[in-house]
Amino acid sequence: MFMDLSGKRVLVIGLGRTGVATTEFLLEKGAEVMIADKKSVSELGDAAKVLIGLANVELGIRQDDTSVLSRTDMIVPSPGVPPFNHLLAEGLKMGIPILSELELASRYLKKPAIAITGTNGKTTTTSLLGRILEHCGKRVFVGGNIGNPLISYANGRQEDDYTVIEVSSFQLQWVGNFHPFIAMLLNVSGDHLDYHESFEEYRSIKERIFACQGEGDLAILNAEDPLSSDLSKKLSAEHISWFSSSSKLKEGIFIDGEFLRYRSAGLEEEYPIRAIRLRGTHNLENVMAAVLAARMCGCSSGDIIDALGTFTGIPHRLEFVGTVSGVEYYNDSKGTNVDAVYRALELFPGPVVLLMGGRHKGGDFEILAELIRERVKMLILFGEAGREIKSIIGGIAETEIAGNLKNAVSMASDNASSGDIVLLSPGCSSFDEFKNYEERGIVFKEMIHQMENKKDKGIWPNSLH
Ligand code: UMA
Repeated sequence: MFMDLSGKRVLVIGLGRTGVATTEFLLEKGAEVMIADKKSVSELGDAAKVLIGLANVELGIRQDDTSVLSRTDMIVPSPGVPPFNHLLAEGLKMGIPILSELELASRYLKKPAIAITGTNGKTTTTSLLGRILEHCGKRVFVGGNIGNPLISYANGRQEDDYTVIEVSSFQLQWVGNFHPFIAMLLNVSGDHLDYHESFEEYRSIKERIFACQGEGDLAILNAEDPLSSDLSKKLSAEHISWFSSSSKLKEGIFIDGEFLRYRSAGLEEEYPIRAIRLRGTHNLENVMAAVLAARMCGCSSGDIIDALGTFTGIPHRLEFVGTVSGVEYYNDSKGTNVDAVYRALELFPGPVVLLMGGRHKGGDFEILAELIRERVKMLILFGEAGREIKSIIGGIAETEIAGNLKNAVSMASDNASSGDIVLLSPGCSSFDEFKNYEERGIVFKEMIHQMENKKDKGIWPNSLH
């Protein structure tokens, strides 16, 4: 459903990765673009520099000045711009159409879209599904919240067979016609509660991924999600497929001893778990969801099993970094919510030195209490949320406040002994100290590699400080 954007005055809020790509797209379609970012034009650096002086671009619109709205035909907010952003909220009140970049891009997609959402596991599942489809000889674009905005792809030649899109609740906030032919909701737990009004709102926004499905479409649901049975009754997709980590399903895919067992209309297939190179039950859930989607796209079980054997995970997600003096270091910087920390801790029986902190997004740290008691030797808290986390779960294991990530790593290396695991699984966003979780993970890995090098040169252990 293309839109005539020629001559339209579009207000883009936020000039990060999405804002830049959206602006390029809109200019290409002949729109006039007005850009409002809470940062000044000089703070925006290169993102703004390339736009200065371009015809049809107006930079430097303030987010506390709503006068721009009287000349705005449409608003495209970046995902990180919350609905209570003044300009956005006023625009909504005035009835100006608001479209997320996902919605706008999807109107220009020429190939079938597969959309993946969930609180955790969506990047792994998106990457894995991309890998499987490619292995089965399909041409695939993998994008969205994973890092490359869909709108850049929609602006190009679109020569692939499928578009596999990781979708966040932020991107689903402003959709209306987004219609993936396969959509999946992996799981839902408390996250982004500093952005959405409540858990219920967060969940209902995630469910929008299914809203426009119909004949011929497939919805993939997690049978262990307590609300998925009710959700399934509301869905309009022609097919619903289930995956389960703990129930034996008559139809769908589930864990059955050494295998993932797939059942569909009398057909039965086995996927050996030993062929899968990802750890943890939560990852088997991601694999099962990807298998259901891949079967719908016509991949054979043999090709899928081969592809599974080639996939070892994604950076910053339970990523093994190295061993220093018998201590293993793991980078789970992508673990930005409490449930992710829970899943990470489940994998390590202990003793674990756990590094948590950053900017708190809401979420119930108390769910970690039992695992911390069982497995954590020392809890090191850093960043803006350090003291708050300490007040909730601080007394359970020995707890230290480290200020920033660098101090936290120094403290961990001082206190860990051979055989321990040092795990960075922050349970918070990175924005108090870093540009994003990737930068945080890179800094963490660099520090570990420095320790490895210094140890090789015989100047360890007192040299990190
Ligand atoms: N800004 C404002 N006003 C505000 C908030 C932000 O002007 O009220 C400005 C900032 O000053 C900045 C720009 O908006 O200049 C940043 O926009 P953004 O936060 O939407 O970030 P992008 O660079 O556009 O990246 C976004 C996603 N970021 C978020 O959702 C926070 C990226 O997901 C995504 O990869 C990218 O689009 C491409 O699709 C990251 C993420 O953390 C990985 N996602 C969350 C998650 O996975 O949990 C949802």
